[in-house]
Amino acid sequence: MSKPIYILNGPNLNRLGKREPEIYGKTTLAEVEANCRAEAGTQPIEFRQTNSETQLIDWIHEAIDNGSGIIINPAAYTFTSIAILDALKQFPGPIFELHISNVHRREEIYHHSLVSKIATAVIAGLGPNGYPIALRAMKQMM
Ligand code: DHK
Repeated sequence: MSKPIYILNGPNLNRLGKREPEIYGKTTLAEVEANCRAEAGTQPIEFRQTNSETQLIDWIHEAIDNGSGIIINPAAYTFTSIAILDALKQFPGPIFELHISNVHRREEIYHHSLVSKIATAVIAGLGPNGYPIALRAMKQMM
């Protein structure tokens, strides 16, 4: 059995579908997860969301020992968390940084990702479809 790909989501993404739909769309996080599981096929995945920086770090530590890849949407922590960057630096496999919106077209506060310093790839602006696309790309990379 291959090790799971961890798909980790940060703060406010639990409100996807209701939160600023003009930016993030109307697809819910549960629907995104279902789309990822359909794309995953026999590849195991761990799909999780938290509003806690500490919990994200703990899940990254879990992936270091048990995961084959990480797809992470750290949301606002993308731009603020050196702790998440330090945790990701320990991960031996591919890391895809994912954003639903094109953060580079948004306000300045969304323009300087700390996670991009370690990410294998960055996907931004594809909407919720970015998740299964990122998963397909990571499967092909492995
Ligand atoms: C989601 C968030 O919550 C924002 O803080 C990011 C990201 C953008 C997204 O587009 O998925 O800046």
